[in-house]
Amino acid sequence: MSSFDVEYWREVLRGVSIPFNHPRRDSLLIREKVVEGFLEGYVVPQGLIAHGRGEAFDYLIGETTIEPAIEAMKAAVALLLISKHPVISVNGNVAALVAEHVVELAREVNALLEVNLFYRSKSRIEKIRDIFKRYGVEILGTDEAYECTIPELFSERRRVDCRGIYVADTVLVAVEDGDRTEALKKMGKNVIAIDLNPLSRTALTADITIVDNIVRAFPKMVEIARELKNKTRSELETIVNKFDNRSNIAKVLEHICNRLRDIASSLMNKP
Ligand code: PTJ
Repeated sequence: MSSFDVEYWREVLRGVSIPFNHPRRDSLLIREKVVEGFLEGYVVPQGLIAHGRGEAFDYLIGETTIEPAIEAMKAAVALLLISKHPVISVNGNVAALVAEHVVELAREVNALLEVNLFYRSKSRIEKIRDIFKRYGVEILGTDEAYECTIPELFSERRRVDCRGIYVADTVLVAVEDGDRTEALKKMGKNVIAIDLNPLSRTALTADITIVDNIVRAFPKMVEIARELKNKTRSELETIVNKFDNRSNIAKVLEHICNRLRDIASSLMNKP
């Protein structure tokens, strides 16, 4: 079997440009970034599939940031700001789509960044490290000398940085499989998840679930962090304590149901 021909695919893609008036231009341009990450070798093929699943949920939500997501973002940013040792975990898809905004958010809330991969390889870790270096940040999770293990987790995600996720009080994960959130919860950590699927195990297990596309969520959280930074600790604690994740997810599901019901009735009423 011949090996995957990156140059062949680059050539194919170079020949196709997305028209400016294409109704789904924005979505297609986001896809290009994930595909580029794949051709560069740091997004895994499974990351392309995961992105497609995210797109499907985004379609149902209406490809917009809805009110429950804003509420969850405020609680998440408040929690990051009051945490002693917050860490933002990054993987291939996150690096491909929002590296710059992740760096901005980390700066605003004083969080560390750590690479943590399901399909872990040295070369992927180095490529992701280099992406963040371009934004002036040294990420954790790249040096085996500082490797600690998350108990009860059997995937490669169990390997974390002793200075980062291992000792973190709050961990933000995005575009993530379900096991790690459960394991991090068992370790007593606060988990914030960004996941377009409100029904995923990650979404249902996290303390704060932001059901939104990471391409909208991270820039919005940077804005929110700039506003909330001026609040007192007790004001931030009140925001966190008032937040109820299960009812927030229920509001997301209601939004999807109402939206689909409205679309169905408008289709039925059309001649
Ligand atoms: O880079 P690695 O090796 O760590 O691998 C990462 C993947 C994404 C392959 C791995 O974590 C995985 O398999 O994830 P899952 O189980 O497919 O879950 C990904 C979740 O993220 C799904 O619930 C998707 O709906 C959601 N998702 C996908 N794209 C986005 C998203 N959520 C927010 N924004 C997106 N752009």
